[in-house]
Amino acid sequence: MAMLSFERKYRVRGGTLIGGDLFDFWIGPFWIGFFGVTCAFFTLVGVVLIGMGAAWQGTWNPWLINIAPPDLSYGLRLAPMREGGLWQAITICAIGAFVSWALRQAEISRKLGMGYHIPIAYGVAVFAYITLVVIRPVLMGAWGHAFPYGIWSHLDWVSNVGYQYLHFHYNPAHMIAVSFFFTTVLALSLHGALVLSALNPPPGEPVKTAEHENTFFRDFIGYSIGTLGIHRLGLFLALSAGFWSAVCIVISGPFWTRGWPEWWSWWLNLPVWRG
Ligand code: UQ2
Repeated sequence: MAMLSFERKYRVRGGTLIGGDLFDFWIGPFWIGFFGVTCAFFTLVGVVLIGMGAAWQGTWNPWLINIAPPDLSYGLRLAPMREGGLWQAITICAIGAFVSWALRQAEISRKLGMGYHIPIAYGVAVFAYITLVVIRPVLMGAWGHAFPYGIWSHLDWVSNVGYQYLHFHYNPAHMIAVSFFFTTVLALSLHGALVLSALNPPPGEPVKTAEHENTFFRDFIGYSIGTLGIHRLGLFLALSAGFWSAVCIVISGPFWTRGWPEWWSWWLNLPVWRG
């Protein structure tokens, strides 16, 4: 693995959050760290448990493997392993691995003297997952409200929960989340296309710079957000998409139990329509 010129300066001890120098070393290109060890542990145990679930279910078809949460009747208690306990154990492993991964990102950021943008961004995705499998089930009083682990089965869950609220696209937070997802895609397509167009001039010509990128958008729409700005905008759009996704599902059940179309009756009931 090639060593970049600055790595000799930055591949140094320190920056750890826990354990001091204990796991502060590299294997090949990979830094280990305390949370590298805990992440590997939770991942390994979790994957073995998923394999156990597949064996119990009697399929190795990756599309059809399904590990379901406990029945609603178990409430927020621990369930027997074959009755959803396996799902609970896998959830603990998943959260353990995800949180370890975020803290590993934080430690590496500290080592390099960078900001915490990466662990915070990743943390929003983890927050959305934890909203689905912990926060909402706890608010509703049963682990059975969480989604099953399976490629096909989790899609069925999304469809069923959507229809439970009649028409999920009438959920205002869902509208905001979808708008952020679409705008994220628009921004990334603009950015990716702009960078590639600047870096791939006709044969024989030198690559173009940020000045050309700015000038393209100024000529085209009279405004350029800039090379740093587009990344700030992209981060904001992507994190907002994840955040409002978590909001739209956590209010479905704990806050609103009827169909989402009915929520809009506040509009029809505005005093301004009276008379
Ligand atoms: C830009 C710029 C970039 C870019 C892009 C723009 C030089 C390399 C894509 C243009 C982006 C604009 C005008 C914002 C669009 C707004 C939304 C909500 C999609 O100016 O600077 O840097 O990649």
